[in-house]
Formats: sequence, C-alpha cells, structure tokens
Amino acid sequence: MPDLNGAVTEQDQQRVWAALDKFRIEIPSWGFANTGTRFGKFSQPAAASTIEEKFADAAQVNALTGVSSTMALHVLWDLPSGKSDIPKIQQLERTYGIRSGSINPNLFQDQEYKYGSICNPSAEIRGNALSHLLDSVEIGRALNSRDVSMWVSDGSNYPGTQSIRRRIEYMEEVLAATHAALGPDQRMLVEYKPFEPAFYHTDIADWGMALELARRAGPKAKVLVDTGHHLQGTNIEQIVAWLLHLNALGGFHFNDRKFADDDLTLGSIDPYQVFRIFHEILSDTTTNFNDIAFMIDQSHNLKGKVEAMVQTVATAQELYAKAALVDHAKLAELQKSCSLVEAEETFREAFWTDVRPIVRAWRQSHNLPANPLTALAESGYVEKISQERSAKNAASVSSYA
Ligand code: LRH
Ligand code: MN
Ligand code: MN
Repeated sequence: MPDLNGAVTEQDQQRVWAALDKFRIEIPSWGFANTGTRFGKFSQPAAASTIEEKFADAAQVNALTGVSSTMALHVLWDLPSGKSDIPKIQQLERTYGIRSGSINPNLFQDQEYKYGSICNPSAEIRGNALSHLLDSVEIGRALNSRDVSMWVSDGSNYPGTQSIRRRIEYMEEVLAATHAALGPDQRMLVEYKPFEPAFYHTDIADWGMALELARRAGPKAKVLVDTGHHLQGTNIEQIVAWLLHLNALGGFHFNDRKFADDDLTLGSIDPYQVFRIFHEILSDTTTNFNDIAFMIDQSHNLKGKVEAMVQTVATAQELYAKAALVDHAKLAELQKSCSLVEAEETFREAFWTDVRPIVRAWRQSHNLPANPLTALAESGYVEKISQERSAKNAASVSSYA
C-alpha cells in the first residue's frame, strides 16, 4: 500500500507489474466502424469500412498497447457470407498478427426477427436463429476462438402481446441445442440487457435470467456482464461478486454510460465503478483469472476511433493497476473489526494513488511506448488512414459494419 504521503513502495510496484503481466483486453471490430445513434451518423475519414481495415486498426492498437491481440468479431458485419468467410479471416489474422476473439452471432438485424429470434413464436424463425448460432459455433471453432458471445435482443413493446413464459421455454430449447454443439474448448456467454430495442419486456433482462438460462444450457455457458446494461443505481460490482461466487462469470463488455447503454469510453463517467469491479475480481481467490474474458464494447460516435480504443485500453490498465494496489490482508482485518472509515480509506487510498508512472514503467520494460496515445499521435497512423479511406467513406455512412 502507498504510505501516508501517497508514495508507492518497491513492493507495490512489483505487485502492480505482476498484475499487469496477466491482464489482456479484447477490442471490438465494430469500435473502428462509423456509428451513430438512431437519429443519425457522422462519418469519420479514418473509420474502417472493411474487415481488413478493422484488422489493420486492431494491429495498430496492439502495437502501441501490447495487451490487445484479439479482436471480437460480429458475424453478420465481419463475416457477411458466414462460414465461407473463415479463410479470409484466417488470412487477415496471419497478415496482421491479430487473432479472432469472441464470436458474436447477430440475432437482431434480419427483418424476420421483428418479433424475436430465439423467442419468436414461429418455430421456423427460431430454427433459423438456431442455425445462425450453430454456424457461429462452427466459425468460433475454426478460428480457435474460445467464446461465442450471445446477446439476445428479443422482447416486446406492449403488455399482453407476447407470452413471457412460453418465450422462456423457446429460449431454453435453443440455448441447450447451441450448448450441445460447443467444442471441448468453447464456451457460450449469455449477455443481458434491461431494455432497448424492446421497451416493455426483454427476454434476457438481467443477470438472474442470464444466470439461470446459462445454468440450464450447460456447464460451458457463463454470464457476460456489459457494464452499460443495467438500470440506474444497480450495484454492478455486487453482481460481479455473486457471479464469481457461483463460478458463473464469463466476462465483460466494458464501456461507460451516463444514462442508458451509451457505449461511452471506459471510465469516462465513473472510473471508481470500474475500480470497484476490478477489486472484486482481484480479491477473489477461487476463480481462474483466465476464465474471465475482458472485452471492450464501445461505439465511438464522435471520438476518433483508434484514439478512443487506445485511450480505453490504457484506462483499463490504469484502473486495474489501482485495484491491484489494495492491501487485501489489511482490508480484511478492518472489515472484520468493522472499522468503517479506516476500511474505506484503505480502499480509497488505492483508488486515489496515481499509478500512471508505474504503468508507464511497465510498458517501457516491455518495449512498448510509455504513453500509447502520444505515440499514436506521433506515428501519423490516423492521418495516413484518413487520407487513404476518406474518399471511400464519404460515399458510405452505413451501419456498424
Ligand atoms: C447490445 C450490445 C451487444 C452487441 C453489441 C454491438 O447493446 O452490447 O453486445 O453485440 O452491443
Ligand atoms: Mn455488449
Ligand atoms: Mn450494449
């Protein structure tokens, strides 16, 4: 722990370095593409509009940070021809030295999903959704990716218009069939979200529903916590503590928010919350750290996309490093004796400590730039891709893809 003047000891530095050595964070392909809101999209000259450009951007982020060598793929956006796009992805992996990360099936864009995908009252449409999920499992296996990360947008907009209970049964059936297809090293992550696009009921609205569905699907199914998918005031770190306790935490989609699922950059609104989440993870002694997939899920509508990604990776490292400073033995004593102020101050001391010099030194010890954002600016990469891509991008301001 830092001393009373906030000075960091040699021991602290070693603890933070050891923690940083094992921390990796996955970047989302869609964070490099032009995005916006339902009201409009503002195009950026540097935005990636092809899967090759997304791989190139991911490689740039990883070259500067050294901790983000996998990129999450969204099947419909990144493999629009499905399984036949696998060789192309493999080629890009070789070219750019970036591996495919989690595979995200898309159950929300096809017109036939208007009334739901795996919860649709039509058996035929549920069957189509299942076959997309099975394709996604196969894609994941071919790309040596561990996680198929499922977000089910299904729900309804008006009371009485759908049978909530029947839809639970539909979901259970499809999730069990998807789980049965998983290879020995594959997992299925079940993501929850309280609302949007559905505004009355969402079929997987919270962690309780996700947990129970995951349990019923089988042992390779775990819960995915997207930090933006909670109602205001929800204690997210408590959910994380419970999932750790139940050995059911599969991973995170990190982002920040002020109001709803805003997909702002991590720690931009509430860095203390991210610190508290990392504290729960670092104080857990039962979970294998590598079983937790740390992933970013952000939409960079206004910020430069490569810049936002580098900024987020660096922020994640800094908040994680702060959590690694917490003196667990001391905190446990203070909690036991209910020394409230001392316990809270021990916790806050770690949060308020400026860990940036330690993180910079760690980067340098790994031959990485001390400040990846400055290095990005100096590299001229964004100017280069802006020039190369601008003519093309002006012509196409499309969806996430
Ligand atoms: C849904 C979500 C989900 C999708 C991503 C693009 O809001 O968080 O993870 O796959 O956004
Ligand atoms: Mn998400
Ligand atoms: Mn989301």
